[in-house]
Amino acid sequence: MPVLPHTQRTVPRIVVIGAGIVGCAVADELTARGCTDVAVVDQGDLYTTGGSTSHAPGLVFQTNGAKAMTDFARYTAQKYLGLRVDGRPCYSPVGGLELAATPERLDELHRRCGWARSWGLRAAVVGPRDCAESHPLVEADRVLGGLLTPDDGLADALGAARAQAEAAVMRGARFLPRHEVTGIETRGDGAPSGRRVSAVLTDQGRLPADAVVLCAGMWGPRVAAMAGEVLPLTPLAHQFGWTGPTAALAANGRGDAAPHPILRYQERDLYYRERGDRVGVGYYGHRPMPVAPDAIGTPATTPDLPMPSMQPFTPEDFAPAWKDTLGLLPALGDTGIEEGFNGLFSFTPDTMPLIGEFARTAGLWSAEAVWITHSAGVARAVAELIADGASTFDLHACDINRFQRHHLAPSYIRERGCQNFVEVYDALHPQQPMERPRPLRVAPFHGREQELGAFFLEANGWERPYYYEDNTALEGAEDAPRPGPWAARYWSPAIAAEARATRERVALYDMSSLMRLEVSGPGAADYLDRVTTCRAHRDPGAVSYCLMLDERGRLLGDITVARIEEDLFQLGVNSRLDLARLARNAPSGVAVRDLTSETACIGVWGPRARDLVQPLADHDLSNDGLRYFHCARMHVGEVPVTAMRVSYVGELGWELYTTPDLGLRLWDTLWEAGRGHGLAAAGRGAFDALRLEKGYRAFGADMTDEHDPYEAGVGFALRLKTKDDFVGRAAVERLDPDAPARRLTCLNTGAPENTVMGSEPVHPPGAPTASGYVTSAAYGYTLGHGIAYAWLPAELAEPGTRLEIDYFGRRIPAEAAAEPLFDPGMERVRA
Ligand code: FAD
Ligand code: THG
Repeated sequence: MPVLPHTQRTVPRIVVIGAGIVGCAVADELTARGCTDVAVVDQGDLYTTGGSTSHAPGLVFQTNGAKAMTDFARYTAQKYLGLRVDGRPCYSPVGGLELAATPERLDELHRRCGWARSWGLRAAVVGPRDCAESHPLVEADRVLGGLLTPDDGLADALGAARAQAEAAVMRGARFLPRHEVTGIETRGDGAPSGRRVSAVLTDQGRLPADAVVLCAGMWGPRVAAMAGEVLPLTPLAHQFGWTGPTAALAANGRGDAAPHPILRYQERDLYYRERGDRVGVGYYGHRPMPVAPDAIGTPATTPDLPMPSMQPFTPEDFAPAWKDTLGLLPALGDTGIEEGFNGLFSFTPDTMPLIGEFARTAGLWSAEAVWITHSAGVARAVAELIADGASTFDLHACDINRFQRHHLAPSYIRERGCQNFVEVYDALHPQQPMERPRPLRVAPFHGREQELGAFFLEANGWERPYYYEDNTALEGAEDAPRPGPWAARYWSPAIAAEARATRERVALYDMSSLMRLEVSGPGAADYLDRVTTCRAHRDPGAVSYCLMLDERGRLLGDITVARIEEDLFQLGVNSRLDLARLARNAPSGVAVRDLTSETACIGVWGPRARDLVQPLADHDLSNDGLRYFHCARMHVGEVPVTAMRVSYVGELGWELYTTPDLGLRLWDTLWEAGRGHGLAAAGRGAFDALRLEKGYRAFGADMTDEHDPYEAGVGFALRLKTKDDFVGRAAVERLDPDAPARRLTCLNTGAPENTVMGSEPVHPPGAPTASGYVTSAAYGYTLGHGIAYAWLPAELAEPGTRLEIDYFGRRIPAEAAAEPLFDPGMERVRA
């Protein structure tokens, strides 16, 4: 969203709070985009301000499970390579080497190698000898292998901060050291809460502002609170120390030379860098040491500390680190830690940074919880959002507005921050749920699910059944095709039985976690007609599957829009971001509300769904009575429901919505009546497998705001012929529907043990580098083979094309297939 409406567009006045590496990078990226009226304020001195940047050792490991994080890192490394201070580049690509001393970690390195290649980095898993040859401290007999990433390296954090600040100053930016921000002033004309920033107050005076960017690092929560906002991060201490000289690195000399790769020893929560003949050792293995954001001082209030972000070293916490270090790198036996400290930086509830404009305070932006590694990339994303209204990075998982209400509780922020510190180097399974705090949100029929032996995973705080242990007694479980060891971590044969029950009989699905919104008021239809691709003016009872696009024609989400009454719509959406966006842009007279907690929802799907529900309902459920993609209000037994005839699993049936007080009764009514129809409860494991058989995309996984509707295979939902203007229309009209350069492609992966998990690289047989990557995967129990969806260049997307997927160092054969694989004629859903 541009900062000013076009009519007033001069250069917006922007105040950046914080002159750490993020604030300096934001100033550079903003001024480079023509936003030259920028003031950067910092309570400390330039550029050793006292923040985390002032002491950061600057290791840049780019590999990350999240593509956006690797994209940020790659941009940062490349940018800093081109920056110079005092004649020296701000980045040295010495390479990265992640070491494995156990078979489990070696597996994990293969997985990480896959991520690196999927996102376009050079990476290879190498043997012990290669590890030892690439670093003088590493001995071949202590490791099983390593992940070598030649473009990783060391950033000069303070140098990069200064170089970017100086570039910004050349374009007109001002840097104001020793200005402590004491308040953020807001005025009452922003939508929808009526707030927009107007100025930043400092101990040196007031700075008027059209936009304010929070780059205050771990002080961020305190500064955000000045505008009445919650910034969910927890500052935690992290131990770092420098050794004395070691003979093994004598060849480096006494200076700052660091010619060898940076090292990680994740099994023991350790990392290393050189500085001349000394080594810097970082440690995440100690107890979490959170600090309340309010308890962190400023340079003025912490005269006893070297800087506010450096707390005294606690050697007892570091003792295991040194022991493990000598176990891996025995050459360091001739030295020890000479100077150590407990340095503070930010951890968020889900490990991702906090980026974007606060939904309730127009003009207040966040660039928070950002490592050196991602600093320039994040800064560019924020500057693009402010200057252009959209970013070239996929930001959906980093958006400041992504959190559910319970996520913003101080106890949640602190507990998750601490846990993410503990797990920072752990080999986490993609499905591994958080352990605490749980349970948070439970469906009204949660007890019934427990009685059936539900195994719950967590989604948006909801306890969501993944499968039901009791279903291992059902048909299809005994000879269930079993995935390989990693994919089977949360697998049960019950999943196969539940998929079968859905395709052959009928199943109940807990749809609590599907986020739903209410959009109401006299202008609701016009509004939805403009911001989505649906035809909102159809008769009440109509439901459409449609898209939300940005002005560039990129996907912001695929949603369902049901017209319940003339001025009342119910939307099925993907995340809090949809709520934030729809609420923010709503014209007066249109109300947007989150209905999720006020409704309970059960999906009843399968060929016998009508036989089950019709006798209970006071509404005609035949094809004439309630057609596919239509909804109606009715009773099921005593329970008033809105029945919506849609099915993400691709079977006959309905989503049944009622109020939470009657949710249990609805479950019991259906369960009782289902006895004669072979009804089963089914979980998310079956759900995911069935939706991939049907080719239904999941926004956020299969497609994001990097993609346009045609390449994602959802161009059919644009309705260009039957609709007037809508956001993004002009941009999609410029695209050729039949010739996208890349496509979301359906792959057949064959045998069950070859079922992959997602994020793996895909390439033509024998090719050394990846052409694309997997987005979602599952075993198709109905089809009898594995399924993976992958982004691939169009020429590799042709059905029949032979491909390979890298999976834990194995090459899995896969073949592009015409989709949808299941029920292309839509006979099931229209039955
Ligand atoms: P900061 O550098 O903390 O800057 C925030 C600025 O805001 C400060 O200058 C502060 O003075 C200013 N400010 C705050 N409140 C106010 C106010 N009210 N008024 C005015 N000014 C204010 N990352 C890596 O990528 N690689 C590493 O190897 C690495 N190692 C690390 C090792 C340690 C020991 C630690 C602690 C962190 C490490 N990090 C590393 C993380 C990295 O240092 C931080 O994530 C990064 O420096 C954050 O930058 P920033 O600009 O957001 O915050
Ligand atoms: N139910 C409801 N809303 C939702 C979802 C849901 N919103 C978010 C998410 N899931 C949206 N995703 C889809 C994906 C596909 C379909 C429905 C929701 C679907 N597609 C038909 C198809 O492609 O064949 C559409 C046919 C048509 O347009 O007529 O059913 O699960 N309430």
